[in-house]
Parts: sequence; C-alpha cells; structure tokens
Amino acid sequence: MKRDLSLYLVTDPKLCGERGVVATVEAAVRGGVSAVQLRDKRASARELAQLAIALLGVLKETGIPLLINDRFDVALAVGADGVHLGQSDLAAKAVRSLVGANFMIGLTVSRAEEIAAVAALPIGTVDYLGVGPVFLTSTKANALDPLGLDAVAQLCRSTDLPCIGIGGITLENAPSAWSTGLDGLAVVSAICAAADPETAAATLRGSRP
Ligand code: TZP
Ligand code: MG
Repeated sequence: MKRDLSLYLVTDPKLCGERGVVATVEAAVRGGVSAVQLRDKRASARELAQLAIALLGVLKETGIPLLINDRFDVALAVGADGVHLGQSDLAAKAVRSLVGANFMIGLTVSRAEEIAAVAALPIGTVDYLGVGPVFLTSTKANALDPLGLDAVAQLCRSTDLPCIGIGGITLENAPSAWSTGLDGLAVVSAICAAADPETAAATLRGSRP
C-alpha cells in the first residue's frame, strides 16, 4: 500500500513535555499529520514497545502509518508499519530480508554516495529516504551540518524514491523546504514543542504549495 508521508511527525519525549507523546500525537493527527515515527533514543525495547502499542491505538483506523526509529524488532513485535533506519543502524538489505514487502523501511541520507548505495540495492529494499538535516537543528544530538536548500533539491532529483526532508523545518520555513521538490516534511520540535500541536500540524499541512 502506498502511504502518504507528506507530513511526517517524529516524536521526542522531552519536547512533548508534560503533555506526553500520546496526547501530542492525538493532537497532531487532528491537525493533519500523515505519518508518525516513534523516536526515543533513551527508551528500552520494552518501553518503546509499550509506547508503540499506545500509539497504534491512537492511529487505528486512521490509515496513518506508525514507524519505529532504529528498532525493526520492536516494530515487528508490536505490528507497527515500518522502521526508520540511520546510516549506523542495521543495513536496509538485512532488514528487508527479515520483513515482508509491506513493511516500510525508511533510510536517512545526507550525501549523494548514500543515495547511490540505495540505488544499488534491489528495488523495494528501501521505501523512502529521510533527507537532512535541511536546516540547522538542535533536536538531534551530533546532527550533521545543514545541507541547505540547493543540496536537498539536488539529492531529491537524484532518486525516484520519495524524499522526506528533516531537520530544522518550522512553520515559517516550510514553504522554502517544499520548494526543493521534497515529497514530504518531517518535523520534531515544530509539532512536539508547540503549545498547540494541532494548529502547528494544520499550518504545516497547509504550507504545501
Ligand atoms: N534527523 C535529522 S535532523 C533530526 C533528525 C531526527 C531532528 C529534527 O528535529 P527538528 O526539531 O524538526 O529540527
Ligand atoms: Mg537510527
């Protein structure tokens, strides 16, 4: 099934604050996010699974996919829709050999060489690319330098896979991020740290030209 990844929320427990991840996702869904990734670098596998099960409850019957950052084992264990891998995680090819064709695999890329490596894989290994950081971000520890709009546009043009931009995307700069040809925008703080995540999501939703 082809999924809509055009407004992709990545959760952060700290930025969601007292409201919590589940209530933030509920609000963001009302505002129009089309995909959710559970990302919690500090959680144990069991904690991640528990939170994932709660989020699957929120997303049930919405058609909005839930992806798990890093941990395809957790994603499989709870029946989530996919995993988002970084360049240091298990190789997408190895993960694909262990999951079905309907299980989504996303991969973060920041350089032309990383896209070339994906292009060399069997078709269907990777479903979409997370491209970034687009702009400067303080959300991710040890984030690379921002790519900037021209480099993002160039990376997008070099692949047929859907490209989802991430890193420093805000309500204000979202239109310029769209101008690169990205297929979707992924945000953490723009929604998780917003006083009103529903309105933030709706504003981002409306930013697409
Ligand atoms: N990967 C690249 S940048 C980033 C991740 C997870 C963090 C993006 O967070 P924000 O708050 O949307 O800049
Ligand atoms: Mg990772």
